Amino acid sequence: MEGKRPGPPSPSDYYGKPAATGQLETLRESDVAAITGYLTDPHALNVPSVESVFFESILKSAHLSDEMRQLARDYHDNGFVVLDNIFEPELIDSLAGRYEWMFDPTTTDTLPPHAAELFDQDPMRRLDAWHVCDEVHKLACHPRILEILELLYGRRSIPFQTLNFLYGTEQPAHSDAIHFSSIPSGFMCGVWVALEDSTLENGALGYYPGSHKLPEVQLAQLGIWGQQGYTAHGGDYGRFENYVRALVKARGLEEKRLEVPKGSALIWSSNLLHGGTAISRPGATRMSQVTHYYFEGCTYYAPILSNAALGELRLKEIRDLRTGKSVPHTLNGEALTITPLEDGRSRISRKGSKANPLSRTFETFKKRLGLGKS
Ligand SMILES: O=C(O)CCC(=O)C(=O)O
Ligand SMILES: [Fe+2]
Repeated sequence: MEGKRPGPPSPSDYYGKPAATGQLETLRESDVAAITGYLTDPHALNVPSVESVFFESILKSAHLSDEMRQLARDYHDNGFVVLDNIFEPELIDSLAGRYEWMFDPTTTDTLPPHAAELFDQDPMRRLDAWHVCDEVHKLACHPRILEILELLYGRRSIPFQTLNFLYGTEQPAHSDAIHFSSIPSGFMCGVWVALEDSTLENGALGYYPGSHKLPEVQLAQLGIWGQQGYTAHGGDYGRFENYVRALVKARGLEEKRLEVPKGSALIWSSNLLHGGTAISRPGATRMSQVTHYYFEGCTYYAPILSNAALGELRLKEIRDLRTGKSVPHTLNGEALTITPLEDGRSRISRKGSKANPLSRTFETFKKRLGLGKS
């Protein structure tokens, strides 16, 4: 009798079982317990909780309200969440009421020199108006936003920069990770807040759901070597924008537009592609505030001004808006030696500290996320 002839090999013969996607339903309790056990190790994978490959077990064991649980899942899947009813309406109205003052060209004459210099950098937007406007500061440090960010990322959040826009930016699609990155990577996000209704006419924010899951591009891969004469348009930056345009086409990414009433907010992940869509009603304003946040225990740098592949970093000296204090660069809490290079870049090296690199704050988050030993 003829023996059974082997059929054609299936792909799993070559590659093993396909990688599990880790759906919540398929994780067994014992697996979750083993994974959370691993996550109590101070050296366990250091990435934002919501972008972790262990997201499903973190979510399963976390002590979260149903609402927060859904929010974390949406952020994980899409790279953004839209929030309403977060801010007090009076705060939004009061901040919108400061715009006439903020965008009056004579205002800068009345400001302290450091604030005037920031204001004058770009007439289309006011950089770091928090120095001189309480409402900007209040929005950036709003306790509800800080709480949500900390639960999503698993570290204390650091509001470090504000931008106030009178008009839509019509900015081509980009990820903010090219401007602000961290070591470990991913610990950065933006919060956009509508100070008046955002519509298809006044240049709504455009964004590409799920694009945060694409690999974070290394600028050396695009032949961008952080040249001195960097400008936000053309040159090296144009090369990055061309890459994004091609990427959007290659992946068939679909742009969504943020049509929301005033007071709504969008939180987006550092690698989510976004930009400003066209203003179709000439002269229409779109008052909005963007706050950028880092997270505790990282090294903070600007990739577009760095040669990251060569270890030459343009470090960002950041100040935590909530305390007014500057934030040291660390590697998961471990102190660093910073050696300045020419041209404003630096090389960092470890001091070889034996101390537990995780601060008490991280321990608190782990407990809150059900990962502590308590
Ligand atoms: O508000 C916009 O249109 C885009 C703003 C933006 O990309 C940013 O602040 O990161
Ligand atoms: Fe951006």
